[in-house]
Amino acid sequence: MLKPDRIVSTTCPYCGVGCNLQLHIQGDTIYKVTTPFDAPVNKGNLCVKGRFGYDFVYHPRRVTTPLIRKSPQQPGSRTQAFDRAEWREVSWDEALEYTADRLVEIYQRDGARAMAAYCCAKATNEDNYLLQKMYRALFRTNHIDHCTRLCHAASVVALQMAVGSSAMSNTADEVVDNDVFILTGSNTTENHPIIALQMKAAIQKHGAKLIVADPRRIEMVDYAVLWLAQKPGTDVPLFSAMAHVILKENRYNQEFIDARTENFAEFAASMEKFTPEYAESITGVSRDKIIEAARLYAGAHNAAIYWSLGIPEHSHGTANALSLINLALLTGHIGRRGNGLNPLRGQNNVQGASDSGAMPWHYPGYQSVANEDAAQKFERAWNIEPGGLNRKLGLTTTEILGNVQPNGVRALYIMGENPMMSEPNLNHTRHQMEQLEFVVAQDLFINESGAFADVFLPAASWAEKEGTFTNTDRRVQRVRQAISPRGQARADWQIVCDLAQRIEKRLGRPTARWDYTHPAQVLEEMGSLVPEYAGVRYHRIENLGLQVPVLDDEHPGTPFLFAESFPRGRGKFHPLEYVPSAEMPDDDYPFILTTGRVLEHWHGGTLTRNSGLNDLWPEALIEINPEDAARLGVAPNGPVRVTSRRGTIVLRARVTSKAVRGVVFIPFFYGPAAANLLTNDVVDPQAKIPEYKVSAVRITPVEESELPDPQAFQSRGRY
Ligand SMILES: Nc1nc2c(c(=O)[nH]1)N[C@H]1C(S)=C(S)[C@@H](COP(=O)(O)OP(=O)(O)OC[C@H]3O[C@@H](n4cnc5c(=O)[nH]c(N)nc54)[C@H](O)[C@@H]3O)O[C@H]1N2
Ligand SMILES: Nc1nc2c(c(=O)[nH]1)N[C@H]1C(S)=C(S)[C@@H](COP(=O)(O)OP(=O)(O)OC[C@H]3O[C@@H](n4cnc5c(=O)[nH]c(N)nc54)[C@H](O)[C@@H]3O)O[C@H]1N2
Ligand code: SF4
Ligand SMILES: [Mo]
Repeated sequence: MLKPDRIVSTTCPYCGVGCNLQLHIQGDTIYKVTTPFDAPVNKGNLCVKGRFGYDFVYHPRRVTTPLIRKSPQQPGSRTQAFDRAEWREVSWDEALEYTADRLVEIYQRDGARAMAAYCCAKATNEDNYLLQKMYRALFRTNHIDHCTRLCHAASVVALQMAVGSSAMSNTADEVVDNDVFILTGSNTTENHPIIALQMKAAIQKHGAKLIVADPRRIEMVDYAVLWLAQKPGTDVPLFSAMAHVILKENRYNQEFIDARTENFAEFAASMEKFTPEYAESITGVSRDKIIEAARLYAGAHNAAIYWSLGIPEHSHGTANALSLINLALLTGHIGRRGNGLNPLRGQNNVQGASDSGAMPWHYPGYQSVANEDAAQKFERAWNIEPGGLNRKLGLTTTEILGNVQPNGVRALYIMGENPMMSEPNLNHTRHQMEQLEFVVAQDLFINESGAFADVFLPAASWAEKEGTFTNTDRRVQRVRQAISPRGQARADWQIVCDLAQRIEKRLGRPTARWDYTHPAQVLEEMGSLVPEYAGVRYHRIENLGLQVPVLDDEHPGTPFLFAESFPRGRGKFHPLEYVPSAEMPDDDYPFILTTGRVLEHWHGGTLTRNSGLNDLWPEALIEINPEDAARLGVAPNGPVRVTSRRGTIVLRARVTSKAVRGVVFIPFFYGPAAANLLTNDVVDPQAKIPEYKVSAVRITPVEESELPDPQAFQSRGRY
């Protein structure tokens, strides 16, 4: 057995659960990960990614020197370069001088509208705070967003509309206090595995009753008293019919409604039409199950709702989330321990990146860029002349690429995202990427998007830097440097500060502070501007994290929200209508495709396909119901072609009753058969989130020879 030279305590870089990791180091190498039984989030448990998935740090494909593209790229004919021979290794000085020159040249020619940045929910709060500060303070643009737009954007918008705060209202392990809980649109055992363990404990040790509403027969169905298998895209009628039953049977909480909500009458009137019979005809869920679910939820003493992407990722995602919020307001299942509304956030630091201002409509702490007081506050803090900051709402992730055109966005800075795998309708995304005039990629690997870049800035991984992540239940936790950065890689916050000073010099505009020596100083600056983070300081989170809001140095943090009131005052009911998904199955495209994840892989696969985890799932499979497979002549593991109105891919079939008839599932980690070539880029009008969960496809069995080379990148056009 190896003996560690040292053990470094840090936070998992994968999902929003935020498990504690103890990295065992010998020399400068991580060789093992453990976790203590008293870790407050994960209590001795880890999933396969946290336990074994750290080896991407050492992968030979990792890029650890700054690179500049050898052949100059032009808008309209920009190409991808995956091969190192297409790049020139350069010094940091050359890479940053070149980047500053090109960015400033474009800014001085075209102004703020040409400049856009993608922040990174894998990077720290400090990294994200600084990138948004650089773009706002120096380029005077709000075109700053990150993957939250592709993720829970509709949950955030709906929660802001209804209660005025968008984070999870409970601590994840409060689930053991639930008598009843609803889980919908969350494949929890694969995507929030440690929260799934807590849910199983709530059921098996504490007698909680689980209602699962999910179109796939996910593992949690085995633990449920009721499984509502709605057709994808029909959540508004499903949950509104539950509200209808609660209203009709007088099971609502009048006292709570009177004391803490508004707009009840208008809402109640709009629920009239959602009879269980009507809902059954749209959702396919029997009226009896809907009535039973309504009675269980309304009748519980403590009940909470947990959801993930099956709710927001629709062209009516905001309405979906509102249909859940309406239920909590109607029954008063909110504002107490074990009662609440819980969007399970995905990336390790998506909550934190959002809190840090990596958003087009908000400064750090959700302070509107259009609010004069907020703008003046940030002008004073960042040493900017009055009126200098841009008051116009910026473009979202999806709009940034949509606006790549001569009078629109010209330069894109991508810090740790991969739109060429994660955006919908990749053939369109590719076209837009090709039109850019200048692209910066700051990442660990040249991913499908970085391959479009002019300059590549090698970032240090989470194990090589200091900082903080904020997990799904709002817990700000430490990330600690365990090993030295590989090669010349540098922490994101250091790269941004170095670059910002070079840009500032060119613009001749002295602004904000960029000379930090440690990220603790960055968090302190953020805390002075964001009341919820005012009391979060490094010395206070040495051992345990703190749950924001933490209002001052003495404040103990906030395990659950809304005990006294909602941030917007009263909770607001919203009347709802059923709007079908944008694309419904028809004779040409008879199947509904829904997309998502598997336990062993991460999103577009940049980290996990460069890890030993890849051996567990070396290629993506399409899940198809046995009856559908038999009808189409698809053999188990047989190759099929899947085609939508936007693209086509070939992959093997997994014939399984996890898939219900008529609905197929493809995970999106696999470049050679990228699911997002098929998906629909229609968005929810309020939240701008794409409809990843419903598109119509056709499936045909094909020959083995049509399968793509597993080593190919989708981006090389082998589809
Ligand atoms: N292993 C792993 N874990 C991850 C990630 C990863 O890439 N890999 N990513 C992280 C991120 S960023 C996120 S946001 C989370 C996402 O976590 P999840 O949302 O659990 O992830 P998905 O795989 O997209 O699963 C969506 C679920 O919604 C269901 N669904 C599909 N259509 C509908 C519908 O119309 N209505 C309802 N109610 N449900 C529907 C699907 O059957 C599925 O169970 O996972 C995080 N955790
Ligand atoms: N079809 C379909 N598409 C989807 C979804 C879906 O359900 N279905 N879900 C959507 C959702 S919820 C999300 S969150 C998005 C995710 O979309 P993305 O954020 O684009 O996906 P990731 O693969 O997580 O990209 C993270 C990148 O950050 C890099 N990285 C890791 N750590 C660091 C670091 O410390 N610094 C820097 N600079 N880089 C780092 C990784 O190498 C990787 O290239 O995908 C969306 N796309
Ligand atoms: S559950 Fe999430 S945070 Fe915990 S080990 Fe797995 S990936 Fe990491
Ligand atoms: Mo996400």
